[in-house]
Amino acid sequence: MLLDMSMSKGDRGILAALFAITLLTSCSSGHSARRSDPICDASPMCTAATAAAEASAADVAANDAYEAPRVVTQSDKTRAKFALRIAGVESPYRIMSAFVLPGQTLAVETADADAKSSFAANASAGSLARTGPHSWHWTAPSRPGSHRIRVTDKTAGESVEVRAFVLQPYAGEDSMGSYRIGRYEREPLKGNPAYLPPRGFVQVTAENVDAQVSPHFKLGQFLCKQQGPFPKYLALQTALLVKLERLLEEMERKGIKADTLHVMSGYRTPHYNSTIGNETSYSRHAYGDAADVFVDNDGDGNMDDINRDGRIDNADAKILYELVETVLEPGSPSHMHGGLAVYKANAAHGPFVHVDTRGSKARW
Ligand SMILES: [Ca+2]
Ligand SMILES: [Ca+2]
Ligand SMILES: [Zn+2]
Repeated sequence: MLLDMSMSKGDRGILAALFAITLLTSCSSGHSARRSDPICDASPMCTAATAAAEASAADVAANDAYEAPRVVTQSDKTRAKFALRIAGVESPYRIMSAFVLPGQTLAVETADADAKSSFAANASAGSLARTGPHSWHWTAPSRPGSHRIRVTDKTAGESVEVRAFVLQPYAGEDSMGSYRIGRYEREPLKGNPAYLPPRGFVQVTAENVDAQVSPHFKLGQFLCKQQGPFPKYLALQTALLVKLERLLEEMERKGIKADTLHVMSGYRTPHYNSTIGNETSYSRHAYGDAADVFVDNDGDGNMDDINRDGRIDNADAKILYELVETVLEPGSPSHMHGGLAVYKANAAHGPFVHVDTRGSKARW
């Protein structure tokens, strides 16, 4: 709903909570509950109710007479009161992942933090050096694995966790152990460094396959569909996780609730990509910043009827497409930009959207 963004700022909590209660009540009584009305935000009734709610909430807040119970929205649970910039990628979430080579240094700093707050950070391994009041350099251990970096706003008493995956280095081999990778294109597409082969992969095992990589996604959701025993390997990028989390927030604002998205295809090895008929390895899926997704709350492996018109078709995928467009506010950093496309249902799959963070806009 409209106030998720303002609530996440944390400084207008009570006002926003009052606003939320009134807004929810208005939408529910006005024309049924949020779930059954995906376009609640756009309706004139709700807009009028919003204005009225805002005015009455302001009055109550000014009188300081009543403290409303706080409405917990998904964004409250997933967003922290401060954002982190992790290797240049800004994440407002309580948990986010970073991917680094052994011994590589990762820059972590707070973004949009309250200037009066004082911060502390610690890491479960590797070495952490403070580079400023709001910034740190974490140097990864020399061996692959996963570790936790925790940044705490001591003033607000709130922490954000970075899951730091130390990658298994990759130098173009056809396989990692028994796991077939295949061959990356030697020359990046049009000289664009986003198409250089990955320099390392996350090793995925039975132990970490269900590890949370962001509030609504687990590591294993991004694994290639290629068969084979553990360990498996994948490439994944922080910006993709941030973009998918933003999509879930935009969905919630439109009344489409979901605990996660079904990732039909995340990472694809060049080997797998060729077996499904793709002639080049320049697919963004091979670089870990693409996902083919749909909403599947009923768990049947197909897109849900999210616009509730009784059909599952392109129109449902188009809703996700439009919401991904709204994720990119003017001035969004280039690493949030990327490809976006609706794919029609065919014999093999239902409708879905492809989302990637290649760094420049692409539509097809
Ligand atoms: Ca479904
Ligand atoms: Ca539909
Ligand atoms: Zn795709």
